[in-house]
Amino acid sequence: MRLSEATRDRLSGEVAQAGYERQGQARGIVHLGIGAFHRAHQAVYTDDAMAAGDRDWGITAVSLRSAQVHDQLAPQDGLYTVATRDAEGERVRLIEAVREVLVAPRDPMAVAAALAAPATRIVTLTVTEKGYHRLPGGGIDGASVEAAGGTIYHYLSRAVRDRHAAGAGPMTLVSCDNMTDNGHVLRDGVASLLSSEALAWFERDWACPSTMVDRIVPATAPDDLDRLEARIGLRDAGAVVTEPFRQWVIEDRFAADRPRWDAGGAQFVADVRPYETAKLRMLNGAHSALAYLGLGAGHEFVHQAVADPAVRTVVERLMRREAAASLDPAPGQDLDGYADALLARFANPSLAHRLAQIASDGSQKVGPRWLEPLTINRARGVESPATLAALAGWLRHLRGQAGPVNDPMGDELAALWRGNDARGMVEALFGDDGTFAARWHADEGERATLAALVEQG
Ligand code: CS2
Repeated sequence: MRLSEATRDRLSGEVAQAGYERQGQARGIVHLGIGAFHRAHQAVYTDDAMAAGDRDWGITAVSLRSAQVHDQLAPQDGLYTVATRDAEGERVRLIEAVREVLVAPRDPMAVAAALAAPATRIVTLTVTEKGYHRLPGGGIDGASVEAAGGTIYHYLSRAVRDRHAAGAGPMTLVSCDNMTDNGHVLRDGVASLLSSEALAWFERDWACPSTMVDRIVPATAPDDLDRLEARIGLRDAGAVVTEPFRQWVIEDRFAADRPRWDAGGAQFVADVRPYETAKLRMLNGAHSALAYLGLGAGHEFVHQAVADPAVRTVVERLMRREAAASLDPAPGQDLDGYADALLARFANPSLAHRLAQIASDGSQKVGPRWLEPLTINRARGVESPATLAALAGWLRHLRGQAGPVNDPMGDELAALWRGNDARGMVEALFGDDGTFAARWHADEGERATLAALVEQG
């Protein structure tokens, strides 16, 4: 029997339930890009806020591409469970914050209506890096936005125009994707599709705070669903499995009111940058290194790669010596302690986090994770052999050495590999006029080292 409002009282007593009054609450949030991450992160914080007595922050969630999450959650009235697992065991909790799932390509007018509704004050986004249509060197790729149609920028710029015309209030747009200054990226992209009065209003009254989001959420596997069904007593097609840890640091700049996300432990701060860059370069930077070096060494999961001494040595150096040296920590920010905590999280044996999942979309990820710190460290006189080794792992991955390549630039990068040896590939990407040179323009010594590392692997 499937989980839903009608069946929820049959859930096993082990499942934690906030039990706040759900039906009478207005929907204050539209979320763009509902995947496992949103269900295990922002939706949980919103559930915490409403469990603490905050009201009217129900979520209308939007899938920008497929109907998969809609088909999981619609028959369940938006209800699903989050299972947190580590070596000590598993806890399961019911999440009630998501009220409806819209499929944008099927029902674009419903998405526009939700974004224009006066009760909506906040839009959160988890659309992954590629959902922002950025050029490899940074900046919005206007041609790609136009060609794609139906992007976040189309929906959000329309929302600005609709709300301007209707006299509805301004909103706060909260990017929750892994990019440096994610709020600015989003603001620039939305502004690029606006003009005249709507643009002036957007720039004056709307807010696009930057945020750092963190929780490791592997794609849910079919046997997770079977196991959970046996445990909780109902079939939950929308369940997510994650780690106990979660963190959300949000720049405290809102256009109107905001949910009490701090009831769930979110931090509202004046400047997220020290947290955002530390997380991108240390956690995500290590993750990508584990992915390419781990896949190259024949591993399947993060916990296996981090237990391999040859991979771990590189990843520890990358985090503790190289990523850390590129940062400007806030007072009291303990980067070595952060690295210890990250290694313990990566070692979580009960998560089954696939390296292939992290290895996808490398062209969108290497900039903030590795290329920006490489540029900073060169200026600071810090050598970065571990970061270069990781980058070499990515280039080998792109040559198809460790399984299929899943990347929006995959064809382009594979074509480059067909026409070049390692040295030529390094030139094409990071040399003069290289595709990624605006993020990291390698000097002569770095190019030679990187090419040699690619050949050695
Ligand atoms: C991972 C992230 O897939 C990836 O690229 O590095 O999804 C990572 O698990 C999260 O950012 C953790 O907060």
